[in-house]
Amino acid sequence: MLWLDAHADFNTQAVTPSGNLHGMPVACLCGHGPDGLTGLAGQIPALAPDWVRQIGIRSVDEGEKRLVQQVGLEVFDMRFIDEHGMRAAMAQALAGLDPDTHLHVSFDVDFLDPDIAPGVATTVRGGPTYREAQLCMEMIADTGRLASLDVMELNPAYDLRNRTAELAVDLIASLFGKSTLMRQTL
Ligand SMILES: [Mn+2]
Repeated sequence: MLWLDAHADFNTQAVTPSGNLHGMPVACLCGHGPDGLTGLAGQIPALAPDWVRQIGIRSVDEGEKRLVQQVGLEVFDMRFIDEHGMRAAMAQALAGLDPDTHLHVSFDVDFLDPDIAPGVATTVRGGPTYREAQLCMEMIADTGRLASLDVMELNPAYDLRNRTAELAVDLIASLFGKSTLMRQTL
């Protein structure tokens, strides 16, 4: 599972400062949280933490940080992307996919920089640019392993003339393999 988000969403009811359930889904998937949520998949954990890669993270709460560290979640945060570039981050995040891999992408629109994507409730400065986001989506498409997608947090009430929604559609088209040129994939 590739988790594209400004937030790690790895809070639990024990450490959350806000009480927001929408800050807890990755922790629940990895088996941390109330039984009613961690058991939804019929097995706990639903996902082993080493099946998860997070991209674009730049807002993590204190207790959440410790938990992320404890389970050894692989996080390509904005510091990593600044230092090594989106290409290196995605190459590393996508390494080791085999023909049997079901790749799920969770695309929280607040992953994107709020300058280009203002239509979300929880904006965090310093996210990927338009080009970085396109490259991210294209590199996922190139793997040929994308099997499912969820899109989160887009909120028309905060959007400006629908630009965030249109951007999301544009990026999802790239994720589904739309490209500028015919390209040989190796
Ligand atoms: Mn988020």
